[in-house]
Amino acid sequence: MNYHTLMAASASIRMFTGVDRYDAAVVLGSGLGSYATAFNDGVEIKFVDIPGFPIPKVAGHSGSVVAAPLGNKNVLLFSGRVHAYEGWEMDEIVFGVRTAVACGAKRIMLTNAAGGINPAYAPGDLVMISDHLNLTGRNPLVGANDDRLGPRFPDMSEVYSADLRAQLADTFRESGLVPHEGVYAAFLGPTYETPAEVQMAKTLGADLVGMSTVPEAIAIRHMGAEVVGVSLVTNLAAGISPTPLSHDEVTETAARARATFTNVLDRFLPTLIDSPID
Ligand code: 8IG
Repeated sequence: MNYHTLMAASASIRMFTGVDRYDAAVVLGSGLGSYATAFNDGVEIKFVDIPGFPIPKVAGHSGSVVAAPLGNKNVLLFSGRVHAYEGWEMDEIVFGVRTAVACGAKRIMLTNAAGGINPAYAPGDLVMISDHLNLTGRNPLVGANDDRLGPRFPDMSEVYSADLRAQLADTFRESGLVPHEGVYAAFLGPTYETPAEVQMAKTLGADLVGMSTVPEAIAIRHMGAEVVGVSLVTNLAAGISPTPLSHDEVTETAARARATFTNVLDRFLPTLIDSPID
C-alpha cells in the first residue's frame, strides 16, 4: 500500500467536494450500486479521476464514489468494487476503503451479494455478517507493514462491530425483516463452489459464501475503523440449491430485493453516520 497515493486519493476527494471530513462510508455490492444515485445532493466522482483507484473492467461500470451530505455529516458511497478473481492485487481491492478511512470515516458498511448456506435463508433475504472465514488464501496485510496505517498484527476478535450489528438488527425489525445474522466465508472464485466445498464451509461454521468483503473488512480493522457488513442472499449455495447456480439468477434476485435494501439503508445510514467515537 503506497501511503502517499492513499493520501493523494483522500485529498482529491476532499478538495473536489470542498468537504474536509467524511464520517462514514458504504461499499455497494453487485446489483446494489444504484443506491448511490438516489442521493440528489450527492456529488459523483469517477474512480478514473481519483489518484490510485483501481478501475473496474466490467462493461458499463467504471466505478465511482458519491459524496453526499446526511444531516450535518457527510458520507461516501462507493460502487464498482474490484475482486481478487479479476486479477486485482489485495492493495488495489482495499484501496477504496482505505481512502474512506483516510477521509475520516470511522464506520464503514460493506454490502455484497452472496450465496446462502444456512437453511433459514431464502433468496432475497438480507443477512448481517457476524464474523468471517477468510478462505481466499490472500490477506491485504501481507508484506511490509506501514505503521502509519495500523499495527503489524491486528486483533480480529470483533471485525464486525457488535454495537453496529445490534443497531442494524433493530433496523431490520423496524423494516419488518427477520434479523438474520451469519458467518461469511470468502472464497477466491470466480467459480462458484462445488457441493463438497459448500459442505466444508458449512462444517467450518459458514452461513454465507461469497467472493468479496473480507479483504476490505481486514484493511478497515487494520486502520482502526468500525465495520458492519450485510449480505443480500441472491442464491442458495451449490448443493443447497436444487438447481445449478447462474449469474442471471443472482442479478434477478438483486433487482427484486433492491427496494428492501434501499429501505434498510435509508433507515440505517443515520445510525452509521452518528458515531459516538468522534
Ligand atoms: I451472488 O454461491 C454470489 N456470490 N462464492 N458462492 C460464492 N460467491 C457468490 C455466490 C455463491 N453467490
